[in-house]
Amino acid sequence: MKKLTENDVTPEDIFHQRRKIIKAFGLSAVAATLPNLSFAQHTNSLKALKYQKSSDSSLILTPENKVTGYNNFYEFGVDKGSPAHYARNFKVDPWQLEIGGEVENPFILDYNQLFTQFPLEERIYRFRCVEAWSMVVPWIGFELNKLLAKAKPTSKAKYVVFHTLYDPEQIPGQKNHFFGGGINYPYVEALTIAEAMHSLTLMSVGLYGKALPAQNGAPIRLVVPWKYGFKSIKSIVKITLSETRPRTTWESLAPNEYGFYANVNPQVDHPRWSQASERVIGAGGLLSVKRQPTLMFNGYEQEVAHLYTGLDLRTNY
Ligand SMILES: Nc1nc2c(c(=O)[nH]1)N[C@H]1C(S)=C(S)[C@@H](COP(=O)(O)O)O[C@H]1N2
Ligand SMILES: [Mo]
Repeated sequence: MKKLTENDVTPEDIFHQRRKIIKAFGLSAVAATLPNLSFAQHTNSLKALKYQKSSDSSLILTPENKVTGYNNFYEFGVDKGSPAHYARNFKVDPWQLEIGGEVENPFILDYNQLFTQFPLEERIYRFRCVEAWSMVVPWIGFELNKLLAKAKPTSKAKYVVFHTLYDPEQIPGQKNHFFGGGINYPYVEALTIAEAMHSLTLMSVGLYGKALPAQNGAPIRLVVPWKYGFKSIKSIVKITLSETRPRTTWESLAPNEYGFYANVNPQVDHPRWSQASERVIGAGGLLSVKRQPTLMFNGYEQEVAHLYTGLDLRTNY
């Protein structure tokens, strides 16, 4: 994420389109020699979920093979196609998600409870990465506030802190610092308690009707649709309620580039590129790229702006 500019990422789509052309001309032997990890099919064996379907039809969904083939999950490599490849044997069952810290009722959810403890529903959300690309994803999950209600935060709880699994034996980027993009793992993220309680904030266990593929953060990840994608931490094993604000992963790496809030804001540019518009993944023509204007709070301004009244969004980026 750090080294990319929006210009660096656009040719990748064109590369894949070229592969399609090569295939169409029957040159699949040539195509087969090209490195391509993006379209591997890992979704077939994933379990189908029972959930309440969304009735929202206002957004055009990003094709499933893009959602599951174009990923950021640095624990499994820094290229967009690497997570689908290197996470293909990632073991998510058994799993334990532990909720603790400043709560009256700490508890642990095992793998099956992630899918059964709270009723699942589909949420179709815009998803905007800080690298200036976007998708629309039909997530399946439950509101984080339901989990917090069960935990009963104490009056000291001001922040909700999330930790990704740390397991260098099966996570190559944690074993090898270079492979993992130079990040100190585990990946850590956090929200204010008000952000965490918001009804848009989702704990996701699936997408496109099935359990999450490993590369999308199986078995459970956060989705905060009005914030840049790096807040939506994957493969969570621990949620800690805290009185103090922790140092989060990207903020620690480059505080001038990635703030704690990370609210999508077209008026505040990244130091190295504009945030005014975004490349729409999976849209556009054969050799072209579709861009669209980026919306304040990623289009969720009406729902979330009140969380930030009195806060200077230019300095609190
Ligand atoms: N643990 C962990 N969570 C992570 C990341 C990561 O590298 N590690 N990348 C983040 C970034 S930058 C983005 S854009 C989203 C990508 O989610 P997706 O691959 O499901 O689209 O995951 C976020 N969560
Ligand atoms: Mo991102």
